[in-house]
Amino acid sequence: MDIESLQASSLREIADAASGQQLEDIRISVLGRNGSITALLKSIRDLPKDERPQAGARINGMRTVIEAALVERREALVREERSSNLTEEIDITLPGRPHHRGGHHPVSQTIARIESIFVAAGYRIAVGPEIEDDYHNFEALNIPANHPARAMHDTFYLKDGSLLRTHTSPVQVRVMKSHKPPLRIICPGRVYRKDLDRTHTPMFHQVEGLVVDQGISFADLKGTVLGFLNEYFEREVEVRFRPSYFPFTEPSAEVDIRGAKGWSEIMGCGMVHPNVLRECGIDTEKFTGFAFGFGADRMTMLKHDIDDLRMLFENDVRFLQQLA
Ligand code: 2NM
Repeated sequence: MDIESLQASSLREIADAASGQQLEDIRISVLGRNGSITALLKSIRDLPKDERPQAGARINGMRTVIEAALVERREALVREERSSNLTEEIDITLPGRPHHRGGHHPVSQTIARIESIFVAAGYRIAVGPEIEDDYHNFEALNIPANHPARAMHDTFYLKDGSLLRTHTSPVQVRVMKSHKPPLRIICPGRVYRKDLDRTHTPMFHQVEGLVVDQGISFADLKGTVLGFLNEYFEREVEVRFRPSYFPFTEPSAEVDIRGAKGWSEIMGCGMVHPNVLRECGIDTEKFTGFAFGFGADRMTMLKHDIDDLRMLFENDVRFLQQLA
């Protein structure tokens, strides 16, 4: 067969090839070791000497043309296959599917607001482990073994004797032990008590505050608590301090706030017991301190007039959306 007709028929076959396999078969039969181009090159030997270079050049030129045609047809086949897979018709003028915007949980918002109020007043935020030991959760806080206050706490114990902290006070113990006064800190975090009823969940969120400095008095405590509550509730709140008892403070008080439905208990507080300060290495001749603590979940309920604690734990998106 002459070069021109071989090239023409090869190009036609390539154009008609319907699959990658057919193209490969064509490539082998034309360009392969036993292919027609190889045969043509071998036949150059039979030509007169002066015609050989020209014949070689034409055959090589044909090889180049066929190789290019193979590449082009292969790419075209890939494109055809891709577009034939796009059977779905997309109407790009349709409106998009709506996205729901996420938000922070109401209790997280409460904690963030409380933190910013205290940070603005010069406090630092401190955090610590939720799995604690008896020493930091009780012993160092003037709650020795068999102290009746331990029963109040309904502690979850782990097999190895460690426990889930019942309050964030152990964080304050750790800070007093590792830092010298003056100290101004708040400690937000999860705490755990074996408690479950209409107003209690086994895990809740606490925020505790601690100030230790020279000349700190109960008047500083009252002013701090009142100032904080005014900021948090965004109004001039009416409060009352009732005498109370905590092992780690003396004197101790509970704070009530007056709302639409009368007085509600909102936090506990007191002057840090000298036993606690001493245990944490603070000189009680030089320093005094106050501390306070409250539930962030309860704070959230009071702020938004939520009367069922379960609303904060069921994660019903319709409810959460209202406060997002
Ligand atoms: C409360 C009420 C009263 C308190 C005491 C301390 C510490 F570590 F300084 F001793 N931290 N938090 C405290 C005092 C917490 O929560 C109802």
